Amino acid sequence: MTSVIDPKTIGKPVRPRRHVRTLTGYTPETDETGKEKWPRGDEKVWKEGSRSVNTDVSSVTKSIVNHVQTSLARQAYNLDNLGAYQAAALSVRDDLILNWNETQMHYTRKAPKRAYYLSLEFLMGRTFDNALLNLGLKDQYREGVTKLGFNMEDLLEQERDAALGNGGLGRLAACYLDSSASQELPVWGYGLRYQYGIFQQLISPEGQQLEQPDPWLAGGENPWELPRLDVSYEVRFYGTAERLPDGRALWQGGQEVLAVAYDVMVPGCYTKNTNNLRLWESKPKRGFDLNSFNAGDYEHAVESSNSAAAITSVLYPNDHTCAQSSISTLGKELRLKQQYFWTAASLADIVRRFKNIGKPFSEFPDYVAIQLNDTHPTLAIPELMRILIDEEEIPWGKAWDIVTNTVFYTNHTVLPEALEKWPVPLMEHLLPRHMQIIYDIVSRYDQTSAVEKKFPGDRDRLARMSLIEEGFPKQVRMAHLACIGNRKVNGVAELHSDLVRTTILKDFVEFEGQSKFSNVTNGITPRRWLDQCNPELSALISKTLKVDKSVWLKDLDRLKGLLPYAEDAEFRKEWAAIKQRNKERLAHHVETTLGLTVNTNAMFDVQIKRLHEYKRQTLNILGVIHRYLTLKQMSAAERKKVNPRVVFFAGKAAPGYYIAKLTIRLIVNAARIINADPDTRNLLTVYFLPDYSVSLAEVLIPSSDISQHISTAGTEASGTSNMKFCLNGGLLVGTVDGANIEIAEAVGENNVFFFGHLTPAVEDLRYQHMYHPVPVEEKCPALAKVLDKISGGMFGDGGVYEPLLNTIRQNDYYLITEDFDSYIGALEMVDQAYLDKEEWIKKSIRTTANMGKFSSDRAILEYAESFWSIEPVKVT
Ligand code: NBG
Repeated sequence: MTSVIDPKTIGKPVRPRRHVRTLTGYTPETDETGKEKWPRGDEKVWKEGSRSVNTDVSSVTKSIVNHVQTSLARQAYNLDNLGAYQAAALSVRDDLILNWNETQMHYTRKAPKRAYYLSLEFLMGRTFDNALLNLGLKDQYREGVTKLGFNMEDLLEQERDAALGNGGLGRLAACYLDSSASQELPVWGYGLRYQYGIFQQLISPEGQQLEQPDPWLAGGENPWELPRLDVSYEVRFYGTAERLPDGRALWQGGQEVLAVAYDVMVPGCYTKNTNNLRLWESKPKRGFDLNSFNAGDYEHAVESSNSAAAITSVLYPNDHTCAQSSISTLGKELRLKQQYFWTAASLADIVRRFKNIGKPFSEFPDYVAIQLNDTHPTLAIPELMRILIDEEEIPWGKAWDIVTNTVFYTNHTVLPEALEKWPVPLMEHLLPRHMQIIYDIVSRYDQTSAVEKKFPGDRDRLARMSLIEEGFPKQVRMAHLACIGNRKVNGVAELHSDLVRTTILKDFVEFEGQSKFSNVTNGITPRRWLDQCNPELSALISKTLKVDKSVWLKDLDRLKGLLPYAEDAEFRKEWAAIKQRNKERLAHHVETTLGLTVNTNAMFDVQIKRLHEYKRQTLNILGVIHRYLTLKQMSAAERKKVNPRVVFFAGKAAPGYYIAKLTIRLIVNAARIINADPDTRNLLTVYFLPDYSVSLAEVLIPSSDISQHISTAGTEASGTSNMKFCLNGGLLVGTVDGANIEIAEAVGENNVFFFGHLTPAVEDLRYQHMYHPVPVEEKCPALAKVLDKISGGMFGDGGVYEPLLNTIRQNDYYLITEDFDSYIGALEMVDQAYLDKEEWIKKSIRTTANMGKFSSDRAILEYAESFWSIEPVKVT
């Protein structure tokens, strides 16, 4: 689609201002005395007509019935659970909108500095229960729903997860939104409204992962969002960029699409503050390509409108693989289009909001902080440069100052394959103006000037640091662009931030100095990950601390008050009984969804996360098989002494990740054989729970006795499920990696089970594997035996697993052969410790009590204070 250029705008690019009305944008006018003027009509009539949040049961039920009658056009006679959920959700939504509207108005009036969290993924999960908790209306709704003849649990089950993310990175973004609102910080999220979230995972009879689309919006209206069809921006792709003599450029032609806003209300916990998550959807600019339409070429007309809509249709399911390695050329282009579409729309919106304040652009960094969640939104850097230079006519140097004082970058991985790079030819084709700006940055910063001066003649360093990687084709290194175009870079746990400083960004640290590089250890929201997923434990904590949960859920260090109760036998009994009931809840879930019976008298051992070689689910299943072989060799008397164990796995593999999918297959088939063995099944069973999701995690986490976080040292940036398990009193089995280290520091090393080689050893071991390999049989006979059994067909055709087993026998990049023995040793220590039940419960209590640091409230306040310089703005 080629745009028509208005000759008046040539040489003076202007962004059409489509955003005309606003519920949130305009503040009241004042009269001469400074008194606010009522904008229209009779103020009294308006005020009488306005409602506030429904807080008593009868107004709640009235509102629900009202939605049944009107929004759903149904009656008590024909209302099922789904309908009742919808009506109740719409009623809660009304309340959220009231608070949300007031919050936005309040922020606009106060015009504080705001922070914007740009994340390509927000893994929100379900909203209903969270909204009720945060509004403080759980009891009222429970009672109201019961009075209307329904059961709250059944209604909660009706909601579909909003699964617009792959894993930890997306869930972290969701936790940070919850904490921002709860801490009354003026923070907005910006993301994409994918039509299809992360795929649904099915498991075939052979144990193969199958993927199905997740049409999460198909069920009709999504009550948790507000379509803002009037908030839309035009986004351009392709075309040509012609440099003008004054430093600006004219970017024209190509394809233009519309970004339309959908707002998701993000309520804070026990506060009126309700923040916004703005998700963009792509739409064709004119519905159809009118030229083709008029010429009767309907196919072409429809095609171009489809291509616009395709931009936000699907979330890329790759986790820790940069787009290059795993998707087709067309797929790559679409992914880059997604990234630009989203950053361009978000920045246009941010700039518009800033301009409404009426300040000069030199003050932009005093009003705006932009946090890049990993490198996906890095195009925000050249895009903001483009807006400032081409549209606002700000000179290059000043524009660069503004950008580098506004933007912040969080790195979430040091795995080389996950670092994003985009081919220069693709960038030039899709975003010609941005490529010019990137070249300008290269010439001003990277190559010819500053670095050269500081390290004269150090060509290797120059090549390493360059924004452009040489090769065919050349590639833009997004992490380098993100690193130099911002004010602060951080990693997500102490060890990870050290690794960022000493490996992937080492040269930049030497060049720019240490102070730009820091750490913010991740956190999780205790609202969802304790109160909602484990209501009984939450109630016990409130009762014991004699503090209402509205207090301790926002001040998690108060959990320390539980420490003395570890010595109280009565308390321990209650604690253990809750764990037991959570196990039964999980067993019930497995029974109703998979038809399988779970032994709830066993120890529950859980590993749930994306399938990846570095996370080493393989180590876990090989350990399970080792245990099985050991049990088989025992006499009946020996078996009597064994601690029974149930092992749960859940997680999705990227659809193109062959080895990860083979691991799932091995788990499923090993489970099939082991669970059917009458000799051992009282002592060991294994379950792979399909279609891992936030909601499934909420059932699994509270039930665990131990959970496994066993990545090769130095590979897991932080991990956040480790925090969730420990907060719920599950003990951690793990490597000395990511946030495991800080968890151990907080809860005490005697309350975690560490094993494996440490990070500094890893590189050398890999070198040895490469150049001085030692056969598995020699290095680790116990493991060799397990591998042989698999090859020999114990779990079905051994040939199927050869490619997986060969990753261990040859090269063994993730060091399974190195860590296997100490892993088995750690699990033996777990068994030993579990024998002493009272001591175990004490460990569990102490673990929960010491997890205060890992609240996402602490993390978001660190970002707010140390990076963004924003302050709470309480809505009264
Ligand atoms: C992931 C890390 C995790 C970390 C989350 C959130 C990416 C690229 N990184 O260890 O692997 O907990 O980010 O920071 O998804």
